[in-house]
Amino acid sequence: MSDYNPKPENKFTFGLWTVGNTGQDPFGRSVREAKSPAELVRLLGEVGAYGVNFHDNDLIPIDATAAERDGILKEFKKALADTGIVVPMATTDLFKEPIFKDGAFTSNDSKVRAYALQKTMNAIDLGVELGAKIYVFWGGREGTETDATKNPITAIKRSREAMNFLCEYVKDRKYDLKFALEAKPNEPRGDIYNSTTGHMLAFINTLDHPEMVGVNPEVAHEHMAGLNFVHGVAQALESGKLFHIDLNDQAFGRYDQDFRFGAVNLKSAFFLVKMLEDNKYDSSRHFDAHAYRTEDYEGVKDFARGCMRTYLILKEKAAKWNADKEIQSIVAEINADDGSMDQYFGKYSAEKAKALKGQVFDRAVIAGRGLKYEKLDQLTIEILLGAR
Ligand code: GCO
Ligand code: MN
Ligand code: MN
Repeated sequence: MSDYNPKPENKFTFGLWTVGNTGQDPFGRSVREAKSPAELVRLLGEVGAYGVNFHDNDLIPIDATAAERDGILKEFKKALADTGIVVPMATTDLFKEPIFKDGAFTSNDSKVRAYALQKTMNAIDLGVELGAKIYVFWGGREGTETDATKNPITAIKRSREAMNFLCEYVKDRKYDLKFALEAKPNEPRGDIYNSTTGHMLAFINTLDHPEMVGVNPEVAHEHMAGLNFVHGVAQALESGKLFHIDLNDQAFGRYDQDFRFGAVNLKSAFFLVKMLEDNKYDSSRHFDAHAYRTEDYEGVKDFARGCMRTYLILKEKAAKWNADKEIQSIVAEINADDGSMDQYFGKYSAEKAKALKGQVFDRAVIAGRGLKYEKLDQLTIEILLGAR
């Protein structure tokens, strides 16, 4: 059994906004005092994280003077150097300020759209200065409460225009930076555009530089929509677009919970970790979650350690599943193929189609075969419960 201690190669990262979350919610004030970015880096060093990510204004307050900015950056860089923590990803806050009340890149107001581009270019410069290689776009305010207000087709065109402009900016500045688009179906808007990872993947193919753009799927966001997260991530992986991932947990039908990774649906977390590991995913494993509001900073550390520990335990369980003889013999059996249909697959030809039309299938015999999925699923559960 492993010690479940996080290692740099696990690429476990947290946002300043995650471990720095003070527990404020729509019904109550903060329950933890705010810590500075440098203090949060030291906390992450203590729990063994690999990296820290931030929104521009998590690090530099929006109205900071040049001198304040320099002071914060100096302290932050010192904390990074002291702890060995790196900055793999950065992003823009395009949702907190009142100017973004009706969106940023999709706002009807051209001044808001232009300001959003300006703010993002500055934030990209900041992220790159600190070493970020991935830049996340989460359009929290890019949506509506009523479709009377904005034309959704125009919104798609405006989003595309913004992405194309910013890709050119990155190329112009010769930055080594890729974009990762993060979908969410709702909250804080009634409905958010490009609401799932699948929507984002289709949107990316319409951009001028699709090779620069991938996705940043988040467990909670697909679970909020009642979707199977593993399937969404599979689509991203299969198309070479999984540039980043936000790990947390969330029950369907609830508010945006942002729970510790694996806190709600262990089985889905297991198949996710197994898929990431089996496919040698090697970008950040970012925990976009926060500690329960009941916790002090010791509890925040428990939360952060818990995210990483659960991931590593599930990774070990995945290796067990892959090495389990009984499981693997069922997997082999259900995928067994006598080759008799090979002639019909692969590239289409008129001859193949004709031959296939002439093939006789005994539907009753084919359908009569039991698939042993009950057994396979129970064996999976037993691995998860530690009974195997
Ligand atoms: C949310 C989102 C954000 C983004 C973050 C990075 O539900 O609030 O998940 O936490 O991930 O803004 O872009
Ligand atoms: Mn989220
Ligand atoms: Mn997120």
